[in-house]
Parts: sequence; structure tokens; C-alpha cells
Amino acid sequence: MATAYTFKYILIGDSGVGKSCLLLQFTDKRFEGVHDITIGVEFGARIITIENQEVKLQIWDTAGQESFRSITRSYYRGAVGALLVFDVTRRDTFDHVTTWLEDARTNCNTPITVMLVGNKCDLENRRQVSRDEAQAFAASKGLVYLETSAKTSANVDEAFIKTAQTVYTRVRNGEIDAGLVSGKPTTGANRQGAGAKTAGAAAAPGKKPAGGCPCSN
Ligand SMILES: Nc1nc2c(ncn2[C@@H]2O[C@H](COP(=O)(O)OP(=O)(O)O)[C@@H](O)[C@H]2O)c(=O)[nH]1
Ligand SMILES: [Mg+2]
Repeated sequence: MATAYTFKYILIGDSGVGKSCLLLQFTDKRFEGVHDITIGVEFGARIITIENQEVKLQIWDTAGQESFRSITRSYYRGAVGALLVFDVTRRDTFDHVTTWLEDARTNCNTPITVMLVGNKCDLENRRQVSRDEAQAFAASKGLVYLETSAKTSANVDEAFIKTAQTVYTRVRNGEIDAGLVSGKPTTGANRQGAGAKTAGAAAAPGKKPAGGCPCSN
């Protein structure tokens, strides 16, 4: 079976919330408690099946830039799915979710499907953010909320796969340009960037910075 689509996913959220561990759990089905795994793991991939079609999830992980809030636009470019992760045992990471959401919405003008993920739900006795509160917040922003544990693997597959199902539906509806998820490199014309005639042609409604967003290339 040939891969029908490739979806670019990004992991966003504060440093230390478990983004790299979620990626490792999803792609390799293992948990590494020791900490230097962010370094070197910049993306992972796994093929899943949706409605009998093979879909490759290509997941980009920050290599620590999030601690300086210096994630570049190219990280967001072309992403159709995002897991916005916070740590249920650290309220400050939940407080920063709004800013992360704004970053995702402004840095890319492809319609990105964002799932809010409350990670480390295995540490119930250290919880600082209740499920109800996170759920209510997610609903107010139109996001789906799931609680995961990269340690026990609870809900990890679900978080990635549920997002992929939503993206898949949006591709089938024509809301997302199929060319963007074909997995093929962009054409020469598109790659020329700012001056290219096609820039912005397939722009989705939403914020578009003056001069055109590179995400539409
Ligand atoms: N108990 C528990 N610890 C976790 C979980 N996920 C990550 N961690 C720990 O949290 C720390 C930060 O994880 P990491 O994936 O590097 O976070 P990142 O900075 O967001 O990539 C590491 O020490 C992990 O062992 C989880 O689900 N449960
Ligand atoms: Mg990391």
C-alpha cells in the first residue's frame, strides 16, 4: 500500500512538559526517564492507517529552542497538526498555553488542527491543573483535550491519531490543500519564495502578516 498522505505535525509547549518523551513513546513505544533525549531527536515518523489509507505522520520536535521562545517560522511552515502540550503538575505550563496557541495561529496560515494535551497524568498526586479546568479551557478555544502519560503510554497513540483523523477529514473536504500533504517536495516556482506568484494563493482565512506568510509556499 502506497502512502496516501504525509502530515507534518509539530510539538509545542513549554520546556520540560514531555514533548520529546511523547514523540519517543509514539514512534518507538518506549520511555526514557533520563533527560538529554531532546538533543538529537528533532523529528520522528510513524505510518498509521486511516480509512484504509496509509498516512505518514512526520512529527517535528523542538531541539530545546522553546526554552528561549525562539522557535522559527520554518518550524510552523506547512504544519497541519499540532500537539500543544502542558504538564498537569505545573500550572505555569498551562498558563502559557494561550501564548503558544497564538504563536501557532499567527505563524502559519494553513488551517492547523491543534490538540491540547495535558501530559504526566500518571502523577495524579502532584496535579495542579484539574481535568475539568483544562477541558473547559479547551472547549472555549475550540480544541479537543486529552490527558496523556508518556511514561505509561496512556492516550499517547490516541492524541496523535485523533488529530490525524481530523486533519484527514479536512483534507477530504478540501479545507486543506491536498498538495500540502502529498509528501512531495514543493515545485521550483513555489520554492522561490517571496516573489513567487503562487505565494498566498491557497491561503486559508486567518491572520496573514504583511508581505505574505511563508507558510503558504
Ligand atoms: N512521570 C512522568 N514524567 C514524564 C512524562 N513525560 C515526560 N516526563 C519527564 O519529564 C521530563 C521532561 O521531558 P521531555 O520529554 O524532555 O520534555 P520536553 O522538554 O517538553 O521535550 C523528563 O525528565 C521526563 O522523564 C510523563 O508522562 N510522566
Ligand atoms: Mg524536548
